[in-house]
Amino acid sequence: MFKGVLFDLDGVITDTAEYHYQAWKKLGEEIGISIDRSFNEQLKGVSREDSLSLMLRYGNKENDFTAEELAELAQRKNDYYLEMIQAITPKDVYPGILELLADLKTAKIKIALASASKNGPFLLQKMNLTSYFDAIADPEKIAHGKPAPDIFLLAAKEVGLTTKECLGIEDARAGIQAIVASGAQPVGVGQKKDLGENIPIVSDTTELTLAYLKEVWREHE
Ligand code: UVW
Repeated sequence: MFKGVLFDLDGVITDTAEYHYQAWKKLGEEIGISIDRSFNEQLKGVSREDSLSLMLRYGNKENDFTAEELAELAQRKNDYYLEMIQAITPKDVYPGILELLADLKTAKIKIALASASKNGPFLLQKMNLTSYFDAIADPEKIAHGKPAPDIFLLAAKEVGLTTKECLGIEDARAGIQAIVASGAQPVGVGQKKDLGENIPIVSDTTELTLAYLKEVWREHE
């Protein structure tokens, strides 16, 4: 049996993926880059700084800003995002997630957050979920963001496990790649066309039950 579950946050626990998109879109409009949802798939799960680089490259503006201006742009996007997430409450937790967290706790399976977001601890607090988490991997402590495995390796370590003993849950392609590279067993939330054909995928978080995760693990063993 698996001993830990490593959770992404944005798009898995709540709908903040949408707010990230809206905040990047707003910033993009201000600097003359128009992004759409299809491009946004590339930003999902990716750190703030890496997302900014990807957006500037997409708009052919990667050489237009000084380091200081880049820091200001990243800050501005985060300010827009922070404004949007102030109103988040426990009602915003995706269906099925609270039940899953409670069942994992009862089964004494470790729970860790493996999000690239520096806003993770704030969001867990807003949703009253902090007490379910045995660890929150700090994205400031890792050398490489998703798709590199670092954040999942750190999350497993923080709960005293190896990634081989864990499942990882993700809604983004970069996140799935990171889980696979870390050695944990991936579970995707979303669609095969975005996440890949050969991993277990649920289309909805209500399908993320402890029984389902056990079934995924049995097939993986
Ligand atoms: C991400 O966008 C992943 O991170 P942050 O919330 O830190 O900007």
